[in-house]
Amino acid sequence: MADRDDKNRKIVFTGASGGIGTMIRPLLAKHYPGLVLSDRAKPASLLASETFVAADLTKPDEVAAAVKGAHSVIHLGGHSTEGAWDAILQANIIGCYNLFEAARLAGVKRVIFASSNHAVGFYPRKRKIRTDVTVRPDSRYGVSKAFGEALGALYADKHGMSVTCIRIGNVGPKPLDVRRLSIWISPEDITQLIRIGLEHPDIRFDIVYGASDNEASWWDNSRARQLGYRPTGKAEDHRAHAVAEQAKVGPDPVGDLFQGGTFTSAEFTNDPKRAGP
Ligand code: 15L
Repeated sequence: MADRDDKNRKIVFTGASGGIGTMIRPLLAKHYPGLVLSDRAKPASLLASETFVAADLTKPDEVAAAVKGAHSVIHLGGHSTEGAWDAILQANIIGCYNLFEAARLAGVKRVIFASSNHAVGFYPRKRKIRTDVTVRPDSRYGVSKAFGEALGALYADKHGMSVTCIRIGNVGPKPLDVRRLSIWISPEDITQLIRIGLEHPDIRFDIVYGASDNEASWWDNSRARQLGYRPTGKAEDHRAHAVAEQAKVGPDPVGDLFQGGTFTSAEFTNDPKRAGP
């Protein structure tokens, strides 16, 4: 595997100062010393092996400077939740385009794109879905993630870039509530998926679900398994915690029906029977 053997390849990690970035940087650093971190603001502290380059995704020149000479990019940067249209447009639509285009111009071989479960959030919880279902975004944020996946497919097909989209559930030390029992992923497991995206020789364009080995999963993650993913986290081990946290919030008559939860019920004006596939 040429990629795995090339220890000197430069890997740029956008969104490195964000929540997920902060959790997984030390895990990635064990495998990829010399990681180049990027974000608008510098992380509070850097490991000895890490370097940092500031870049605003909405500024093509800054993005170009950040990815210059890179072999691979882990793209977690952008707006990480629902927001006003302009915030989503700038960070996740224009920003994502700037990233892929700068990567192409710089000759980047691999991009790992942080997609989200919210690209398919309007699928009902009672349905198990594969990665090839039609997107059913639950928010402007979800639409931006579907856009990023489509952009990844374009750069893979048209320019031969290896692109892995991870439809991330919710990353953290434990599932935050009952919904997250179905979509939780541990920091170790998402690191494993990113490593597959950085190294697997067969990836042209792939979508995988960013979920641990969750008994209550709504997702068929067989493609990830085929690529060698062996998650170690199990949401059920934390059920008591998730149920206790759930008891602190009231029911959500719309959100409780759909995989995207509160992202589906926010601003909802439809009849729930007419929503989702
Ligand atoms: C996401 O995509 C968000 O980035 C994160 O903040 C959570 O809301 C997560 O989805 C989730 O669905 O729990």
